[in-house]
Amino acid sequence: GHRLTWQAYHRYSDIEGYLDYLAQTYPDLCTVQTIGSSVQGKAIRVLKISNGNPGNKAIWMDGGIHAREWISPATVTFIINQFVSNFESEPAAVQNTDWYITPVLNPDGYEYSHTRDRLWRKNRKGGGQCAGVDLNRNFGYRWGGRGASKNPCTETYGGSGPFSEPETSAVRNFIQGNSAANWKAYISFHSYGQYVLYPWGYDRVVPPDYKDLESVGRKIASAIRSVGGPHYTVGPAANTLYPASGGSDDWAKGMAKFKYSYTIELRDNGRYGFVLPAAYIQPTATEALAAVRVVAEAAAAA
Ligand code: 0X9
Ligand code: ZN
Repeated sequence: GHRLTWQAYHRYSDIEGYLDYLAQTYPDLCTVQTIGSSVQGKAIRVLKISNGNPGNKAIWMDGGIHAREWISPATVTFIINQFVSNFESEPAAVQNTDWYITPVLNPDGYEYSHTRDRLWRKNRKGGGQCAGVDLNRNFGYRWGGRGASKNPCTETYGGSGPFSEPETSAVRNFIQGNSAANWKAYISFHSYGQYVLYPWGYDRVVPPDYKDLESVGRKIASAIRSVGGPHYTVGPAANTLYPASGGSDDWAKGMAKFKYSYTIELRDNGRYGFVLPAAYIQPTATEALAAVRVVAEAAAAA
């Protein structure tokens, strides 16, 4: 294992090597596990960061659901690095959380976006012209509704059924199988557009406790501003962006019963879009770190 820089985007094997390095270097704080395999057989890895306190709440965080959104894995690894290498300086809510973090949920797509097609979005199920399932249409809450396609040749193909893909079913199996964890918050990092989105995404409706989600969402956006970040728009996903069913956020809230569930669309606002220069990793990840600390605070109180 080895360290990473946050001055360049890294390949999947380097990110895996970094997780192994952390588990070796900080064995009292970090453990790595493989929760499944991608379509092409790559290991899907989760890093657990925990001080072992029995009263801890649990937070799930993922990146790289969409292959081309490279700022997402870079941000997630930056947050990991901050938590682990500066653990004692983190707020109590961060220290007293069991963190389960997968930086790249779609490793096949991520590698494909490095080697073949920079703007690839989906996983690599199948082949030819119509390869790939949109993993953020494949989660099993209101699967197959608005904003998801039945046509494999489209960018928003939801797959043959809910959780048809090994990448999404690995998340479901891990979370549902880990009932000892006191799950409170689920955060998915995507790009781009600078949004803090909460359920529902499947349609223009909101959950009964949407006021709690909105109020923590606003705290996230203001924490981002106070570390010098840009404006992030807060709101329910379908109303704020567009209706899209089968997202990880909706499943987390609707079926896995996480109180707080957010999709954070990182920078930028469209100037570079998915092809955000690496010089923006550090500022973007710094504001995302502020966001995650707010969620930890909310989870601690939930
Ligand atoms: O469309 C998506 O999956 C997300 N936007 S992206 O540009 N990163 O592809 C937004 C997902 C919001 N959540 C739901 N619709 N459930
Ligand atoms: Zn995305």
